[in-house]
Amino acid sequence: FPTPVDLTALENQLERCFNNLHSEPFRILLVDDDETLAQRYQAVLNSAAMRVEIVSDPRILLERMDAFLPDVILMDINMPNYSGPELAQMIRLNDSWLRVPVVYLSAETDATRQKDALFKAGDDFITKPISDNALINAVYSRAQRARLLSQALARDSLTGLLKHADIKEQIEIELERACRTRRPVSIAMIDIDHFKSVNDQYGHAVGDNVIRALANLLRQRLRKIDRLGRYGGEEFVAVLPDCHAEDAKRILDEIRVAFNELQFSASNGLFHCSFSAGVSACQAPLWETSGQLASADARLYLAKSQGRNCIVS
Ligand code: GH3
Ligand code: MG
Ligand code: MG
Ligand code: MG
Repeated sequence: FPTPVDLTALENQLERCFNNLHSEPFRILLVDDDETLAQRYQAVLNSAAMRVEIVSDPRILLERMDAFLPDVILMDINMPNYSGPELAQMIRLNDSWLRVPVVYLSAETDATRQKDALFKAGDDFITKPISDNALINAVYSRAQRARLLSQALARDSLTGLLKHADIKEQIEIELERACRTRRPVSIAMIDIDHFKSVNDQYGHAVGDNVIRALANLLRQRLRKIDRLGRYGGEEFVAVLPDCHAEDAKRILDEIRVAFNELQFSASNGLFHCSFSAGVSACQAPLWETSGQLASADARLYLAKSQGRNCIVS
């Protein structure tokens, strides 16, 4: 039977997701040969807290894209020397820009020519003239969706958590911040116990369910400011800012109990799983940020040797 939706957990997840989404203003690249008009649109979008860069010479378009990293490209159709659809095709040749929508912003109302432009390349059409509010809404919503998509693509596909390199970067960032503000920060290294035998006994697909379940549990139980990544196959790293070792240990222990209570089902039986974790913290009076991850890892190893299904800090 489907399990009922936990609305609070869902809201927390959405809030976390949308907070990150809006932490930086949306970046809009506006390609138009008419600089006066482009500047007017720029002012309108600026008024809704979007950053706008104008490219009036298409020859420098790709260079600008690399520097500006737009969320959305607004493309004029008729420009001297170049056409919008040709530029859109050029953009589409580049894999790293696949996630960025190319939206025509054009006075072209002829349905056939709109169709030709869209079928050549490009994703969407906004017709001019357009009211300020309608322009803001049309661009903001597309930028929001594009950034959501690109963030999702950047995450680990099985769990939706940060990938190895990104969680490592977050560790650096949080340790630096903690050192500056003299606040504690805890790092937890989490590893599912005897996971190889889960795969062997119940199959790889069921193993994947276990990994996803632990990811969801961690995501639900940790705070919004905590950073969470899939460090490797069945290994996770959590960074808990403003959290002393004993608090981190207590939280992790609650999660450990909850995880151990989950029942998994496979075609050949029901089973339970456990994880072990090592927690290391830097906090006053001893400020030592280097080797934090290594020491969490060493404590994880200790937890394993102490019989697993436990947290060592
Ligand atoms: P320990 O309690 O000491 O951690 O034992 P373990 O069996 O969990 O440790 P080990 O590191 O030997 O095995 C981890 C296994 O996880 C091996 C690998 O096949 C499996 N694994 C890694 N990534 C994935 C994945 O994405 N999905 C599944 N189903 N299994 C994975
Ligand atoms: Mg024009
Ligand atoms: Mg492991
Ligand atoms: Mg393991």
